[in-house]
Amino acid sequence: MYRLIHCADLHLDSSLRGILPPREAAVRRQELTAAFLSLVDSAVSLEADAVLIAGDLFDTERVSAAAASAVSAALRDHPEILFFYLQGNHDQGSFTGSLEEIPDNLVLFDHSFRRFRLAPGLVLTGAELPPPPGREEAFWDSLVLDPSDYNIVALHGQLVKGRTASGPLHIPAGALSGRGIDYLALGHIHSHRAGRLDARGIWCYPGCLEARGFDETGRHGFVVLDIDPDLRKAERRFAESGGRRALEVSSDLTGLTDSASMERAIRESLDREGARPEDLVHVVLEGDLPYDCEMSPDLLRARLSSLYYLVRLTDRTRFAVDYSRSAGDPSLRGEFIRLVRADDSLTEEEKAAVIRCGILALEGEEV
Ligand SMILES: [Mn+2]
Repeated sequence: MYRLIHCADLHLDSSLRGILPPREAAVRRQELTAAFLSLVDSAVSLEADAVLIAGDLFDTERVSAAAASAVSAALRDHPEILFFYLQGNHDQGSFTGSLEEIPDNLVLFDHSFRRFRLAPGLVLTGAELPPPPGREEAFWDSLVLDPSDYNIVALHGQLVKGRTASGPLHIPAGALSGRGIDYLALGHIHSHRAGRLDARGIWCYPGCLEARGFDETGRHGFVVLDIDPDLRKAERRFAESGGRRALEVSSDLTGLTDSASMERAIRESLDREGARPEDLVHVVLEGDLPYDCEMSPDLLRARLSSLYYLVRLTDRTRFAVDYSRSAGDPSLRGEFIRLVRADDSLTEEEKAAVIRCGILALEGEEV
């Protein structure tokens, strides 16, 4: 049995500018490097034979000395594990160029297919995508595999239907089917996905190792592949990384009248989705609220921020007016509501917003 860990899109040293506030970005940057070191720890405890990094290990051309030396030290500390590193579209030359010496157990790829026999009956072949003019049929045809082997093929790009690539990072599935691939180890897509390539093989994106910001929701981690070359079979499982997760949770606040009950509803929604205190949570508030409810997104945001690492709140609630409640109200309030209701130049939503503002002002509340 040969055990291979397949990861991709770690994007170490990502600036995270525009993704997280500056302070959290600086922390998260270190956490991403730490996540790679944890992956190496996992490889050790799982007694993996090899780790395949299918592109975008680093995010930019400029790699920090701290991250580069942490990564290369982790590799050097484990000469018993082979690290196969295929560069993606973000990290061309950035990491390897920063190293004084390539660790002995770091295996690199280039623009033509390189082939490594990992064990009897088990072959890993991979290439970094050459620029589009060099990626015609001849490039794919240069991928020659022995169907009697268990064949892993590593590439970084977007798997697309058909036989030709129209985009610079496209990998045409049609050009790869029927070639004897058992496991197409991909990188580039940041969420974990897998599917069938042809009658024989499957393709798999492990997704990024951990979420960088709010957008990278879902489970993140790496793939563990246990290969039995004699039977030409493999077992695949997804190992979730232990770090922070990003969640987007919508919460329906319809009919609720005060912040306390809204907070309760939001926390129930978050609990249902398994949000943990260390997570990045994006809460989307939805539903129709009574126009005169006591609702403060800032208060809700402050409350949630004390419970979770980082909170983003999107308020999509709308105010609704139950006109029957004020039909016979002779007060200024009732008169105001009837006046706004009769204004044909306003939409129903605008009427509700105007009524809410007006009533809050009448009651001396901050608007
Ligand atoms: Mn990429």
